[in-house]
Amino acid sequence: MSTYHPLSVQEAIELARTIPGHFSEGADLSCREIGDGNLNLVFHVTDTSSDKSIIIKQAVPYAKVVGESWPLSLDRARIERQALQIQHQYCPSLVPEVYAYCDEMAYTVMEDLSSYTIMRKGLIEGGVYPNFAEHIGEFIANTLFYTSDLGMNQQEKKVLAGQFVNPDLCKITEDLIFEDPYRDSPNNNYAEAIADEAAALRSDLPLHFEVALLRDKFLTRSQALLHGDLHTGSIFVTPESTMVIDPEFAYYGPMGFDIGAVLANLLLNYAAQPGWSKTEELAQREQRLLDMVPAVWNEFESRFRALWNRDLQDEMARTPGYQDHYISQILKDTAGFAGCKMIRRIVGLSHVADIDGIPDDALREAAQRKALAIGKALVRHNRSVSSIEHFMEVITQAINE
Ligand code: SR1
Ligand code: MG
Repeated sequence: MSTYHPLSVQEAIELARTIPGHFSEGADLSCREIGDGNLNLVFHVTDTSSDKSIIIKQAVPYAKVVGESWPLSLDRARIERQALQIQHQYCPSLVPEVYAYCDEMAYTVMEDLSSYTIMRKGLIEGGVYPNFAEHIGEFIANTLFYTSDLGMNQQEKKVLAGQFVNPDLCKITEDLIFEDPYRDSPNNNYAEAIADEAAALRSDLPLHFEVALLRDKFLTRSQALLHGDLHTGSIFVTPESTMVIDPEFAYYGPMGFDIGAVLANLLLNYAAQPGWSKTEELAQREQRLLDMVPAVWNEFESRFRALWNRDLQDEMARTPGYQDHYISQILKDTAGFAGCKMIRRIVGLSHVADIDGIPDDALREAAQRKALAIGKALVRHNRSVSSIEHFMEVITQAINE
Protein backbone atom coordinates (compact mmCIF):
# COMPACT_ATOMS: atom_id res chain seq x y z
CA MET A 1 0.00 0.00 0.00
CA SER A 2 1.87 3.11 -1.09
CA THR A 3 -0.05 5.72 -3.12
CA TYR A 4 -2.52 7.60 -0.97
CA HIS A 5 -6.15 6.57 -1.07
CA PRO A 6 -8.74 6.32 1.71
CA LEU A 7 -8.63 2.85 3.26
CA SER A 8 -11.56 0.52 2.82
CA VAL A 9 -12.77 -1.51 5.79
CA GLN A 10 -11.22 -4.61 4.20
CA GLU A 11 -7.85 -2.88 3.74
CA ALA A 12 -7.96 -1.75 7.37
CA ILE A 13 -8.38 -5.39 8.42
CA GLU A 14 -5.46 -6.50 6.23
CA LEU A 15 -3.33 -3.72 7.64
CA ALA A 16 -4.24 -4.68 11.21
CA ARG A 17 -3.01 -8.23 10.53
CA THR A 18 0.45 -6.90 9.75
CA ILE A 19 0.90 -5.17 13.13
CA PRO A 20 3.27 -7.36 15.15
CA GLY A 21 2.16 -8.77 18.49
CA HIS A 22 -1.56 -8.05 18.28
CA PHE A 23 -3.67 -10.58 16.45
CA SER A 24 -2.95 -14.28 16.07
CA GLU A 25 -2.61 -15.69 12.58
CA GLY A 26 -6.00 -16.43 11.05
CA ALA A 27 -7.85 -14.37 13.67
CA ASP A 28 -11.40 -13.46 12.67
CA LEU A 29 -11.13 -9.66 12.51
CA SER A 30 -14.03 -7.28 12.12
CA CYS A 31 -13.82 -3.55 11.43
CA ARG A 32 -16.08 -0.50 11.63
CA GLU A 33 -15.37 3.07 10.55
CA ILE A 34 -16.29 5.04 13.65
CA GLY A 35 -14.90 8.53 12.91
CA ASP A 36 -17.38 11.10 14.15
CA GLY A 37 -14.94 14.03 14.33
CA ASN A 38 -14.53 16.86 11.89
CA LEU A 39 -11.54 15.69 9.88
CA ASN A 40 -10.58 12.00 9.72
CA LEU A 41 -11.48 8.36 9.16
CA VAL A 42 -11.18 6.15 12.24
CA PHE A 43 -11.24 2.35 11.87
CA HIS A 44 -11.88 0.17 14.87
CA VAL A 45 -10.51 -3.32 14.25
CA THR A 46 -11.43 -6.08 16.71
CA ASP A 47 -10.73 -9.78 17.03
CA THR A 48 -14.18 -11.35 17.30
CA SER A 49 -12.89 -14.15 19.50
CA SER A 50 -10.71 -12.21 21.95
CA ASP A 51 -10.73 -8.78 23.56
CA LYS A 52 -7.91 -7.55 21.31
CA SER A 53 -8.47 -4.44 19.22
CA ILE A 54 -6.64 -1.53 17.62
CA ILE A 55 -7.45 1.84 16.08
CA ILE A 56 -6.33 3.00 12.63
CA LYS A 57 -6.75 6.73 12.10
CA GLN A 58 -6.41 8.05 8.57
CA ALA A 59 -6.53 11.64 7.37
CA VAL A 60 -8.54 12.50 4.25
CA PRO A 61 -7.28 15.37 2.06
CA TYR A 62 -10.10 17.73 3.04
CA ALA A 63 -12.08 18.76 6.13
CA LYS A 64 -14.68 16.02 6.50
CA VAL A 65 -17.03 18.37 8.37
CA VAL A 66 -17.28 20.67 5.32
CA GLY A 67 -16.41 18.43 2.35
CA GLU A 68 -13.94 18.38 -0.54
CA SER A 69 -14.36 22.13 -1.06
CA TRP A 70 -12.09 22.62 2.00
CA PRO A 71 -8.77 20.92 1.10
CA LEU A 72 -6.40 20.05 3.95
CA SER A 73 -2.84 18.78 3.77
CA LEU A 74 -2.31 15.07 4.50
CA ASP A 75 0.92 16.06 6.26
CA ARG A 76 -1.27 16.68 9.30
CA ALA A 77 -1.29 12.89 9.83
CA ARG A 78 2.51 12.92 10.12
CA ILE A 79 2.31 15.89 12.48
CA GLU A 80 -0.30 14.17 14.64
CA ARG A 81 1.69 10.93 14.72
CA GLN A 82 4.94 12.67 15.69
CA ALA A 83 3.17 14.76 18.33
CA LEU A 84 1.59 11.61 19.79
CA GLN A 85 5.01 9.96 19.97
CA ILE A 86 6.58 12.97 21.71
CA GLN A 87 3.66 13.34 24.12
CA HIS A 88 3.74 9.60 24.85
CA GLN A 89 7.47 9.91 25.60
CA TYR A 90 6.79 12.60 28.23
CA CYS A 91 3.50 11.16 29.53
CA PRO A 92 3.43 7.40 28.80
CA SER A 93 0.37 6.74 30.96
CA LEU A 94 -1.63 9.63 29.48
CA VAL A 95 -1.12 9.27 25.71
CA PRO A 96 -1.82 6.17 23.58
CA GLU A 97 1.06 4.24 22.10
CA VAL A 98 1.67 4.44 18.34
CA TYR A 99 2.07 0.87 17.00
CA ALA A 100 2.73 1.69 13.33
CA TYR A 101 2.24 4.42 10.76
CA CYS A 102 2.57 5.30 7.10
CA ASP A 103 3.02 9.00 6.38
CA GLU A 104 2.34 8.54 2.64
CA MET A 105 -1.00 6.85 3.36
CA ALA A 106 -1.58 9.33 6.21
CA TYR A 107 -2.50 6.68 8.77
CA THR A 108 -1.44 5.89 12.32
CA VAL A 109 -2.14 2.61 14.07
CA MET A 110 -2.56 3.04 17.81
CA GLU A 111 -3.84 1.70 21.08
CA ASP A 112 -7.63 1.28 21.20
CA LEU A 113 -9.29 3.32 23.93
CA SER A 114 -12.85 2.11 23.47
CA SER A 115 -13.12 1.13 27.10
CA TYR A 116 -12.87 4.87 27.85
CA THR A 117 -15.51 7.57 27.43
CA ILE A 118 -15.02 10.80 25.49
CA MET A 119 -14.82 13.35 28.30
CA ARG A 120 -17.32 15.72 26.71
CA LYS A 121 -19.94 12.96 26.66
CA GLY A 122 -19.01 11.87 30.18
CA LEU A 123 -19.41 15.39 31.55
CA ILE A 124 -22.75 15.86 29.80
CA GLU A 125 -23.93 12.67 31.51
CA GLY A 126 -22.72 13.91 34.91
CA GLY A 127 -19.58 11.75 35.08
CA VAL A 128 -17.18 12.40 37.94
CA TYR A 129 -13.46 12.33 37.20
CA PRO A 130 -11.58 12.86 40.46
CA ASN A 131 -8.14 12.28 38.92
CA PHE A 132 -8.63 14.45 35.88
CA ALA A 133 -7.03 17.65 37.20
CA GLU A 134 -3.94 15.78 38.33
CA HIS A 135 -3.63 13.91 35.02
CA ILE A 136 -4.21 16.81 32.68
CA GLY A 137 -2.00 19.03 34.88
CA GLU A 138 0.78 16.48 34.40
CA PHE A 139 0.14 16.30 30.63
CA ILE A 140 0.28 20.05 30.05
CA ALA A 141 3.18 20.67 32.44
CA ASN A 142 5.37 17.89 30.99
CA THR A 143 4.62 18.38 27.31
CA LEU A 144 4.90 22.16 27.46
CA PHE A 145 7.99 22.33 29.68
CA TYR A 146 10.08 19.67 27.93
CA THR A 147 9.40 21.03 24.43
CA SER A 148 10.14 24.65 25.37
CA ASP A 149 13.42 26.57 25.60
CA LEU A 150 13.20 25.99 29.34
CA GLY A 151 13.33 22.21 29.13
CA MET A 152 15.29 21.41 25.98
CA ASN A 153 18.37 22.51 24.09
CA GLN A 154 17.48 25.69 22.29
CA GLN A 155 19.01 24.76 18.94
CA GLU A 156 17.34 21.34 19.01
CA LYS A 157 14.07 23.07 19.82
CA LYS A 158 14.34 25.17 16.66
CA VAL A 159 14.86 22.03 14.58
CA LEU A 160 11.88 20.37 16.29
CA ALA A 161 9.72 23.45 15.71
CA GLY A 162 10.56 23.13 11.99
CA GLN A 163 8.93 19.70 11.97
CA PHE A 164 5.71 21.14 13.34
CA VAL A 165 4.99 23.85 10.81
CA ASN A 166 1.28 23.16 10.39
CA PRO A 167 -0.13 25.89 8.13
CA ASP A 168 -3.47 24.32 7.15
CA LEU A 169 -4.56 23.45 10.66
CA CYS A 170 -3.26 26.72 12.11
CA LYS A 171 -5.28 28.55 9.45
CA ILE A 172 -8.43 26.81 10.72
CA THR A 173 -7.69 28.10 14.21
CA GLU A 174 -6.70 31.57 13.03
CA ASP A 175 -9.97 31.93 11.11
CA LEU A 176 -12.44 30.03 13.28
CA ILE A 177 -11.23 31.24 16.66
CA PHE A 178 -9.53 34.57 16.11
CA GLU A 179 -11.43 36.14 13.24
CA ASP A 180 -14.81 34.76 12.13
CA PRO A 181 -16.75 35.37 15.38
CA TYR A 182 -15.85 39.08 15.12
CA ARG A 183 -16.99 39.64 11.55
CA ASP A 184 -19.80 38.70 9.24
CA SER A 185 -18.33 35.40 8.05
CA PRO A 186 -20.15 32.70 6.07
CA ASN A 187 -18.46 30.20 8.41
CA ASN A 188 -20.39 31.50 11.42
CA ASN A 189 -23.28 29.49 12.75
CA TYR A 190 -25.63 30.62 15.50
CA ALA A 191 -29.30 30.48 16.33
CA GLU A 192 -31.54 33.44 15.49
CA ALA A 193 -32.34 33.66 19.21
CA ILE A 194 -28.82 34.95 19.94
CA ALA A 195 -28.42 37.12 16.82
CA ASP A 196 -28.21 40.13 19.17
CA GLU A 197 -25.14 38.60 20.87
CA ALA A 198 -23.49 37.82 17.53
CA ALA A 199 -24.07 41.38 16.31
CA ALA A 200 -22.64 42.76 19.56
CA LEU A 201 -19.49 40.67 19.09
CA ARG A 202 -19.01 42.15 15.61
CA SER A 203 -19.08 45.74 16.85
CA ASP A 204 -17.21 45.40 20.17
CA LEU A 205 -13.94 47.14 19.29
CA PRO A 206 -12.31 46.91 22.76
CA LEU A 207 -12.93 43.14 22.59
CA HIS A 208 -11.49 43.04 19.05
CA PHE A 209 -8.36 44.76 20.36
CA GLU A 210 -7.82 42.01 22.95
CA VAL A 211 -8.54 39.28 20.39
CA ALA A 212 -6.05 40.88 17.98
CA LEU A 213 -3.36 40.76 20.70
CA LEU A 214 -4.15 37.10 21.43
CA ARG A 215 -4.20 36.29 17.72
CA ASP A 216 -0.75 37.85 17.38
CA LYS A 217 0.48 35.59 20.20
CA PHE A 218 -1.00 32.56 18.44
CA LEU A 219 0.73 33.60 15.21
CA THR A 220 4.15 34.47 16.61
CA ARG A 221 4.88 33.05 20.09
CA SER A 222 6.69 29.74 19.48
CA GLN A 223 6.91 28.85 23.16
CA ALA A 224 6.31 25.09 23.21
CA LEU A 225 4.96 22.20 21.16
CA LEU A 226 1.22 22.50 21.72
CA HIS A 227 -1.42 19.83 21.40
CA GLY A 228 -3.31 22.59 19.60
CA ASP A 229 -6.89 21.33 20.09
CA LEU A 230 -7.07 20.24 23.72
CA HIS A 231 -10.84 20.25 24.18
CA THR A 232 -12.84 17.59 26.03
CA GLY A 233 -13.52 15.77 22.74
CA SER A 234 -9.76 15.12 22.50
CA ILE A 235 -9.65 13.53 25.96
CA PHE A 236 -10.74 10.02 26.88
CA VAL A 237 -11.56 9.31 30.52
CA THR A 238 -12.62 6.73 33.03
CA PRO A 239 -13.17 7.63 36.67
CA GLU A 240 -9.56 6.49 37.24
CA SER A 241 -7.67 7.29 34.03
CA THR A 242 -7.17 9.94 31.39
CA MET A 243 -5.84 9.67 27.83
CA VAL A 244 -5.13 12.58 25.50
CA ILE A 245 -5.58 11.99 21.75
CA ASP A 246 -5.90 13.87 18.45
CA PRO A 247 -2.95 16.31 18.38
CA GLU A 248 -3.28 17.02 14.65
CA PHE A 249 -3.35 20.78 15.35
CA ALA A 250 0.07 20.49 17.04
CA TYR A 251 2.47 23.36 16.34
CA TYR A 252 4.87 25.59 18.25
CA GLY A 253 2.71 28.20 19.96
CA PRO A 254 1.88 29.93 23.26
CA MET A 255 1.48 27.59 26.25
CA GLY A 256 -1.69 29.29 27.44
CA PHE A 257 -3.48 28.12 24.30
CA ASP A 258 -3.53 24.48 25.46
CA ILE A 259 -4.36 25.29 29.08
CA GLY A 260 -7.05 27.72 27.96
CA ALA A 261 -8.60 25.00 25.79
CA VAL A 262 -9.03 22.67 28.77
CA LEU A 263 -10.48 25.37 31.01
CA ALA A 264 -12.79 26.73 28.28
CA ASN A 265 -14.32 23.31 27.73
CA LEU A 266 -14.89 22.74 31.44
CA LEU A 267 -16.58 26.14 31.55
CA LEU A 268 -18.70 25.40 28.48
CA ASN A 269 -19.94 22.27 30.22
CA TYR A 270 -20.54 24.28 33.40
CA ALA A 271 -22.62 26.82 31.44
CA ALA A 272 -24.62 23.96 29.92
CA GLN A 273 -25.49 22.16 33.15
CA PRO A 274 -28.98 23.67 33.68
CA GLY A 275 -29.84 22.01 30.34
CA TRP A 276 -28.69 18.57 31.50
CA SER A 277 -28.94 18.25 35.29
CA LYS A 278 -31.89 17.28 37.40
CA THR A 279 -32.80 20.21 39.67
CA GLU A 280 -31.57 18.45 42.80
CA GLU A 281 -28.17 17.73 41.21
CA LEU A 282 -27.58 21.03 39.47
CA ALA A 283 -25.78 23.02 42.16
CA GLN A 284 -23.45 20.13 42.97
CA ARG A 285 -22.57 19.47 39.34
CA GLU A 286 -21.98 23.17 38.66
CA GLN A 287 -19.73 23.51 41.69
CA ARG A 288 -17.79 20.40 40.72
CA LEU A 289 -17.08 21.84 37.27
CA LEU A 290 -16.14 25.27 38.60
CA ASP A 291 -13.79 23.64 41.13
CA MET A 292 -12.03 21.76 38.34
CA VAL A 293 -10.84 25.03 36.78
CA PRO A 294 -8.47 26.13 39.59
CA ALA A 295 -7.63 22.48 40.29
CA VAL A 296 -6.29 22.05 36.72
CA TRP A 297 -4.37 25.32 36.84
CA ASN A 298 -2.89 24.58 40.29
CA GLU A 299 -1.76 21.10 39.19
CA PHE A 300 -0.17 22.58 36.10
CA GLU A 301 1.54 25.37 38.02
CA SER A 302 2.99 23.23 40.79
CA ARG A 303 4.27 20.58 38.35
CA PHE A 304 5.65 23.18 35.96
CA ARG A 305 7.52 24.90 38.82
CA ALA A 306 8.90 21.54 39.99
CA LEU A 307 10.15 20.71 36.47
CA TRP A 308 11.68 24.18 36.19
CA ASN A 309 13.48 23.79 39.53
CA ARG A 310 14.77 20.33 38.57
CA ASP A 311 15.41 20.25 34.81
CA LEU A 312 15.89 23.84 33.64
CA GLN A 313 18.22 24.16 30.61
CA ASP A 314 18.23 27.92 30.23
CA GLU A 315 20.72 29.67 32.55
CA MET A 316 19.17 33.12 32.23
CA ALA A 317 15.83 31.70 33.36
CA ARG A 318 17.40 31.18 36.81
CA THR A 319 17.25 34.95 37.34
CA PRO A 320 15.25 35.60 40.53
CA GLY A 321 11.66 36.60 39.76
CA TYR A 322 11.75 35.26 36.20
CA GLN A 323 9.85 32.04 36.96
CA ASP A 324 7.03 33.96 38.69
CA HIS A 325 6.84 36.41 35.82
CA TYR A 326 6.79 33.64 33.21
CA ILE A 327 4.01 31.72 34.95
CA SER A 328 1.91 34.81 35.59
CA GLN A 329 2.11 35.55 31.85
CA ILE A 330 0.96 32.01 31.02
CA LEU A 331 -2.04 32.54 33.31
CA LYS A 332 -3.01 35.76 31.51
CA ASP A 333 -2.69 34.03 28.14
CA THR A 334 -4.72 31.10 29.48
CA ALA A 335 -7.56 33.45 30.42
CA GLY A 336 -7.55 35.16 27.03
CA PHE A 337 -7.38 31.97 24.98
CA ALA A 338 -10.03 30.28 27.14
CA GLY A 339 -12.34 33.22 26.47
CA CYS A 340 -11.75 33.10 22.70
CA LYS A 341 -12.40 29.38 22.67
CA MET A 342 -15.70 29.75 24.50
CA ILE A 343 -16.92 32.47 22.15
CA ARG A 344 -16.07 30.52 18.97
CA ARG A 345 -18.03 27.45 20.14
CA ILE A 346 -21.19 29.56 20.43
CA VAL A 347 -21.17 31.67 17.25
CA GLY A 348 -18.49 30.10 15.03
CA LEU A 349 -18.45 27.15 12.64
CA SER A 350 -17.85 24.28 15.00
CA HIS A 351 -19.96 23.93 18.13
CA VAL A 352 -19.99 21.57 21.12
CA ALA A 353 -22.58 18.99 22.08
CA ASP A 354 -22.58 20.25 25.69
CA ILE A 355 -24.43 23.36 24.49
CA ASP A 356 -25.98 22.46 21.13
CA GLY A 357 -27.32 19.16 22.39
CA ILE A 358 -29.46 20.75 25.14
CA PRO A 359 -32.97 19.67 24.18
CA ASP A 360 -34.86 22.64 25.66
CA ASP A 361 -34.69 25.80 23.50
CA ALA A 362 -34.82 28.28 26.39
CA LEU A 363 -32.19 26.43 28.44
CA ARG A 364 -29.95 26.14 25.36
CA GLU A 365 -30.21 29.87 24.71
CA ALA A 366 -29.48 30.63 28.39
CA ALA A 367 -26.40 28.39 28.23
CA GLN A 368 -25.19 30.15 25.06
CA ARG A 369 -25.59 33.56 26.69
CA LYS A 370 -23.84 32.41 29.88
CA ALA A 371 -20.91 30.95 27.91
CA LEU A 372 -20.58 34.15 25.91
CA ALA A 373 -20.66 36.26 29.07
CA ILE A 374 -17.85 34.20 30.63
CA GLY A 375 -15.86 34.08 27.39
CA LYS A 376 -16.07 37.82 26.79
CA ALA A 377 -15.12 38.60 30.40
CA LEU A 378 -12.04 36.36 30.20
CA VAL A 379 -10.94 38.02 26.96
CA ARG A 380 -11.61 41.55 28.26
CA HIS A 381 -9.71 41.00 31.51
CA ASN A 382 -6.99 38.61 30.32
CA ARG A 383 -4.10 41.04 30.65
CA SER A 384 -4.98 41.99 34.21
CA VAL A 385 -5.68 38.50 35.60
CA SER A 386 -3.26 38.26 38.50
CA SER A 387 -4.00 34.87 40.10
CA ILE A 388 -6.23 31.85 39.58
CA GLU A 389 -8.50 33.25 42.30
CA HIS A 390 -8.81 36.45 40.29
CA PHE A 391 -9.53 34.34 37.15
CA MET A 392 -12.43 32.74 39.04
CA GLU A 393 -13.67 36.15 40.27
CA VAL A 394 -13.83 37.35 36.66
CA ILE A 395 -16.05 34.35 35.91
CA THR A 396 -18.28 34.83 38.96
CA GLN A 397 -18.75 38.49 38.16
CA ALA A 398 -19.64 37.71 34.54
CA ILE A 399 -22.26 35.18 35.65
CA ASN A 400 -23.83 37.56 38.13
CA GLU A 401 -23.95 40.64 35.89
C1 SR1 B 1 -12.96 22.40 10.42
S1 SR1 B 1 -12.39 21.76 11.92
C2 SR1 B 1 -13.32 22.54 13.15
C3 SR1 B 1 -12.79 22.36 14.51
O1 SR1 B 1 -12.67 21.00 14.85
C4 SR1 B 1 -11.46 20.78 15.54
O2 SR1 B 1 -11.64 20.00 16.66
C5 SR1 B 1 -10.90 22.13 15.88
O3 SR1 B 1 -11.33 22.62 17.13
C6 SR1 B 1 -11.41 22.94 14.75
O4 SR1 B 1 -11.43 24.31 15.00
MG1 MG C 1 -9.72 16.55 16.72
